[in-house]
Amino acid sequence: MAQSQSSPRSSHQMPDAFHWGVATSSYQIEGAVNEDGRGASIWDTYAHTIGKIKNGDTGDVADDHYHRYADDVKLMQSIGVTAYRFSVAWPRIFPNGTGTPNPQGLAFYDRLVDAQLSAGIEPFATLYHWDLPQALQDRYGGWQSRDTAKAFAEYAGYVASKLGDRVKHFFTMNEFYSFVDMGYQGIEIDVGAQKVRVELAPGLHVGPAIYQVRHNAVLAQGLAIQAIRAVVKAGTKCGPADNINSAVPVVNTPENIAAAQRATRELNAAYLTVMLEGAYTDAYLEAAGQDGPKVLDGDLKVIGTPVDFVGINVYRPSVYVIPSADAPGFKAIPFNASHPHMLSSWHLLGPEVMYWAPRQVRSLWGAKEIYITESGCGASDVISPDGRVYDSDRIMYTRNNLVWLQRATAEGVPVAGYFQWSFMDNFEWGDGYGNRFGLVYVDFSSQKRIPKLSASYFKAAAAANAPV
Ligand code: GBH
Repeated sequence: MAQSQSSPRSSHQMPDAFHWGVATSSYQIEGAVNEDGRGASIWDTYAHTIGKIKNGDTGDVADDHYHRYADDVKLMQSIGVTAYRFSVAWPRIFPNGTGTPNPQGLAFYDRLVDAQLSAGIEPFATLYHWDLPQALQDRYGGWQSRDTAKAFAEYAGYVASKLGDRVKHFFTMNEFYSFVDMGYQGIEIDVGAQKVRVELAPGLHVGPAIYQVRHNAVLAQGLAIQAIRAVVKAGTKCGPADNINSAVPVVNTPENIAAAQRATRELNAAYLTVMLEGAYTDAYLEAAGQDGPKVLDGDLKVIGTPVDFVGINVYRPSVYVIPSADAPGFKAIPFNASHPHMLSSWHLLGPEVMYWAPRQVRSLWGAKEIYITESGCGASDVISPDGRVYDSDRIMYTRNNLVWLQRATAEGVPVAGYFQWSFMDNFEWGDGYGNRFGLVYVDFSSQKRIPKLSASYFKAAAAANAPV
């Protein structure tokens, strides 16, 4: 980049060919839930269940992106985006989960990919961002069954065979913990003095069977990687996009750094660790006891199928840790009551996680290519009298993250791209439309898009290939 050579910030740049991306997911933006042969997903069912979503919101219309995708892609281009991570809605491709594919569903993603390519935007496709075909929930109990894992691999292979001539990066599944633990068990989070239960579709409470659901999900990812590889040309890459639990050393000495690394390995035992090591950790199996997953011959080999890259969603430090003489060799310290957070109460601030998370992915598992598949924050965005949206907190959050991410790349951690969550405000799951994460503001009554000040920030950073 010519501009960078004279820039005083040139030593703070991201590596060459770094992808400056934005991310979205199908159910959160597409709408058009009954069009062109789309089948129902568990999110249609869940969102239409009274009391599940704030204000009774649903994704029926969402951002109407299904009809507005061409303008949305142009808007991305205008804010300097060079890569777009979107997700494919499984029930558009296989309305019944399995069986005969629906050509009209695939045609939408054909158009979407072509629009990106003509705008000079590199497409990154996620195959599963939580919208499981309802038919598979009904037939198999969703991820409670290995049959869903097999169905996922068939679907993944089919999509890769159709889009793989143009899409060079496929993410299998987004955030295992979210769709498994929050979907099949629900979790409790601290909100001030009290705990609040949060869950995602299908909103089940399976008890100790959760270990098996987790196992089926990582099995699905391994089977999918194999299915994708079987149909794509050389050079097409695939891997997961997981919400890593990164333990951050609170004091940066070698002992603290080692303790944090041990903690990160254990905190991801159910997902990243087993996928990247092909084995459950001893501590995980011990904790599970009799409830542990039923592991069939060959499962761990499938689960450990090598991936081309590791995608990680990084929003906050999972915990801060210090060393401990007792097994497992680390101690998680509580967040001080005054620890600052972004708008969402779960969203504790700690931008240094953007350095530690990818560094740990490399040091623990030897990853050769890493993507930050999501990072971003909700904010109290409003249109000010001059018609603009001044999201100063989102810019502060993003800049600090990018500064720490650049430090990682400068030390040789192979991060090849960053995707802001999200391109535009959208259906924020249980929070409905009330929690805005976009670089672009959306007026959901008129579908008008207004780039926020953070979109200008993103554009400037992408142009400089550096945090600005
Ligand atoms: C992402 O998950 C999703 O991939 C995306 O679809 C969503 O719109 C976006 O975040 C914004 O929420 O265990 O205390 O962290 C973000 C990570 C993980 C955040 C689970 C909420 C639950 C509370 N999410 N977490 S906590």
